[in-house]
Amino acid sequence: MNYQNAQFFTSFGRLSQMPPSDRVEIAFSGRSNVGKSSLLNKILNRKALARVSSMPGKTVTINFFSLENVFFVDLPGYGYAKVSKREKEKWGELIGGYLNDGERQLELVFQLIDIRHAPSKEDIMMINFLIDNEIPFVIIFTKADKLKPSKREERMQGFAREIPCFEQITSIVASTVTGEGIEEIREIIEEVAEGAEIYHLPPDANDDYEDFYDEPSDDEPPQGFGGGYLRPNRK
Ligand SMILES: Nc1nc2c(ncn2[C@@H]2O[C@H](COP(=O)(O)OP(=O)(O)OP(=O)(O)O)[C@@H](O)[C@H]2O)c(=O)[nH]1
Ligand SMILES: [Mg+2]
Repeated sequence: MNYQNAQFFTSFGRLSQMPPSDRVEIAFSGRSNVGKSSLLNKILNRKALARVSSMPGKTVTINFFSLENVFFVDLPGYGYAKVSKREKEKWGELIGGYLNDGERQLELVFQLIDIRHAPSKEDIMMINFLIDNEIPFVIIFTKADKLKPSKREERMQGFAREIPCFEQITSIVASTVTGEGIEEIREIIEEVAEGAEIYHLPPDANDDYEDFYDEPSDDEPPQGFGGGYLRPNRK
C-alpha cells in the first residue's frame, strides 16, 4: 500500500452521522493519550494527518481516513478523568454504536495499551468487549521507547497475568519515536486489506489450536468463537 496517499475522509460525533460502510475498516482504540493518532500518522508516513491532542478527551469524534480499499478509523480515547458524566455516556454510545454496527466491515481493531502501565479497568473492559463481540483485534503496546529493557520485560510478564487470553492474542511492541513495530503493524494491515481471512478459534479450543490454522475446507467455513482468541491468520 502506498501509505502516503491516505486522506482524511470524514469525522462524526453522532451515530446518525456515521458514513455508510463500503470498505474494510481498521480501527484504533485505546485510552486517551495512549498514542492512537500518533501511531496512525506514523503508519501513514504523515506528520499530522490525524491530530495529536494536546487536550486529551476534548474531541469525541470518530475520524475516518481512507487509503485504497481501507478506512482507518481513529476512535476517541476513553478514560480521561476530567470529562463529565454526560460526555462519558456520549462516548459510550458512539463507540458502542460503531463497534456493534453489524453492517460495517470492521475487520480489525488495534487495541493500544501504554507499555509502561498495567492496563486500566477500561482497557480490560474493552478487551473483554472485543472478545465477547467476536471482533478480531491485535494489542499494540505503545511508547516502548520510554522503557528500559529490564522494565519492558517486567511489564510484559505483568501483561501476561493482567490481560485475559493474553497467550492467544497477537501483540506488538511499538514506538512512534524509534519506529519499532511499525513494519509489523503494516504487514497486518496489508493482509487485512488483501482480504486475508482472519481465523477465529472455536469456543472449545484449548491450547492445541494448531489444527485450526490449517486451511479450512470449503464446506466448513471458520465459525465465530466464543472464547476470545484473536489472531490474524499470519502463519
Ligand atoms: N515517547 C513517545 N511518545 C509518544 C508515542 N506515541 C505517542 N506519544 C505522545 O503521547 C501523546 C499522546 O499522543 P496521541 O497520539 O495524541 O494520543 P491519542 O491516543 O490519540 O489521544 P486522544 O486522541 O486524546 O485519545 C503525544 O504527546 C504524543 O507525542 C511514542 O511511541 N513514544
Ligand atoms: Mg487522538
